Amino acid sequence: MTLIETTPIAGQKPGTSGLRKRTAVFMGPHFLENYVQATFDGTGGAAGKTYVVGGDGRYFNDRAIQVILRMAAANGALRCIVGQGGILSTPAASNLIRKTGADGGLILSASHNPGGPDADFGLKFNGANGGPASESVTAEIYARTQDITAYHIAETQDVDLGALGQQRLGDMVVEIVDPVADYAALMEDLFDFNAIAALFQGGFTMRFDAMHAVTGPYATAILEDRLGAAKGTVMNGTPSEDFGGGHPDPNPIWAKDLMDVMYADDAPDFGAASDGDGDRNMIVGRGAYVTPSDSLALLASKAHLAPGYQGGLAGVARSMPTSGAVDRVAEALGISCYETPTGWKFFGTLLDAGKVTLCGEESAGTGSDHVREKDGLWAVLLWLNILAETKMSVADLMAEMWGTYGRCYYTRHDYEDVEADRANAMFDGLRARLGDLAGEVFAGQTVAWADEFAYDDPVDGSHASAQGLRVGFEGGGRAVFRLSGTGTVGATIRLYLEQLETNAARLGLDPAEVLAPINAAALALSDLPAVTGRDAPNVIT
Ligand code: G16
Repeated sequence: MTLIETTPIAGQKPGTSGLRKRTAVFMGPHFLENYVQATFDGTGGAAGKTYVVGGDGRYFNDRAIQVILRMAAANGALRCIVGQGGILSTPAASNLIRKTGADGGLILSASHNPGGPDADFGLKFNGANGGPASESVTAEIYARTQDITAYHIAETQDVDLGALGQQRLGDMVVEIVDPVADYAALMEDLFDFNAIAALFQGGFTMRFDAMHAVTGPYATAILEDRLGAAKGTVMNGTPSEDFGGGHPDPNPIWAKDLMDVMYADDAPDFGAASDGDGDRNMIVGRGAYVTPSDSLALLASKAHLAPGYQGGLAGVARSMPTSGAVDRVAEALGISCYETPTGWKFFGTLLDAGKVTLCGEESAGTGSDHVREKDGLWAVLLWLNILAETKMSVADLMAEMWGTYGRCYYTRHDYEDVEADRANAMFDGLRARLGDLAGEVFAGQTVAWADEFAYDDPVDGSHASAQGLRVGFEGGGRAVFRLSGTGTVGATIRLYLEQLETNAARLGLDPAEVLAPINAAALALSDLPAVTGRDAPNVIT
């Protein structure tokens, strides 16, 4: 065991979901080691503990795992459970932590961000409930990165990550496990696999885009091998270190191949995609893209059709920028709907306390109390279970939902890589004027209310401030401004636009057209183009 002297490295403050940096930064001298030691120290030390370790297979995943294992051993950990080949999807890691009773997990991923030597890498800590560390824990880890003086690391051979079974690393046991088996068993518990298999047998067709990322092996094992979907249902199913050079973010822009297939004349019945680490999902029917906010609402309204949720839902939760579609479903079901800040970690206390069963976010994340992460393949299987039970098409399910609850037209505009000073100036300027906006008219829209979102956790009482600037308009429109917490370069401004429509004659319109007036008002009242120097978003989803 060796004690290596080090000094604090700037820039190790965790963001929305762990620490994400350029890969080259993570590979820099002591960078990973400092952060891992701070993670152990900030969570009560590693001595005697059991951890789950795995990642999405991106470049540097395997080398980083070897470092983490040697450091866990040197810090006195008892046991590390590692996905074979260093692979674990984020939801599968969450499941393993819960199932094995581990003290926590180290998950290596920068999620939907591209991978490779010139792209991004990330590491986050999940606690014993299987969920992302809370704000107070990440604050403690960050504090330890700032006063670190040394780290412990064992000098040993590499662990053979490919060999299933137990190995020893000093006094620590390393157990290499099949990354798919436990997760697939959990899915089989929750869903009616016979009904879904019968659906496929009856000629139902599907395309699942794994985007060269971690869900390839999971989707192939579950959809094709167990449920009998035709070979080739899973596209881009072999994980690669740089996700085939792509951007593994399941949205209509980055999953364009899938969108093209789903909008062609001979489109399959159902399409879906997942992201780098398997926690996000995109749903698209034949010629019918479903926004993540609408997907959450649809799943909440029909979850009882799947065996795992037949008793109904305790409650639901959504992040603040997510549309109000699920609120309307919850109201009709007579259950609570919680509005949390962006970040899956904020759902953890509600799930642990049994207050909610389902939760989701506009950023393509949906999940339930089966794990403590959002879960891409789970969402796809719940959709399949609902399709099998209702025998309806995706488009018809959406039309039925909008007809019942109204339609929340929704879009998100991302202004990426904005100079941080300019982005902050825009937020500071708008924040200062929020109190005076009500009654003002911008581009023809009258402001009804405006505030800065803050959250008091109803379970543990913790407070989160400065979680986004919200402006509501007369007529049911809303604009939200928020700074991304997952980017690695400059600042990303997210502008979330929403308009509720209940007029039955106006439920099938083009979202871009419906939302254009809200966008114009949002740009006028924030002065975004002038302050940031940007006249158009980089990505519209
Ligand atoms: C992470 C969190 C999500 C959150 C998203 C927002 O997603 O896990 O809960 O909604 O970040 O990202 P941003 O702060 O950039 O808007 P992921 O899939 O990147 O882990």
